[in-house]
Amino acid sequence: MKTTKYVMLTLLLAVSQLGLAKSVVTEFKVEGQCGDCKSRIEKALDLPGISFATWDVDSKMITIRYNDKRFSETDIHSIISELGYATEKQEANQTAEDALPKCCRPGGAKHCAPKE
Ligand SMILES: [Cu+2]
Repeated sequence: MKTTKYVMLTLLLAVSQLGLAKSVVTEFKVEGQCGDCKSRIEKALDLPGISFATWDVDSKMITIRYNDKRFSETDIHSIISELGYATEKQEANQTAEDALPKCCRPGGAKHCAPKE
């Protein structure tokens, strides 16, 4: 009987530990240019532990909801930087930025194909 109680207590503790993982929503600026950037950024953030990530072409703001046990906000900035985009807190990875289509690099919007 004592063992059962102990097991129950351990389970209860484990569950409450899990409960500490918070879902955090944050918003910051990402220096993308166009719809291709949007799909590139959102696709890269389609990861377990991120429940949604939406980047707006006009405001350049990303809204992201993530589990803070799996990611820190810095991790998210790094993922985006590695794609070649600068964020409010991190420079773009230069090699990745150079590999982007002209349209998607900073100031490249004039090279974008006209919207239909
Ligand atoms: Cu683009």
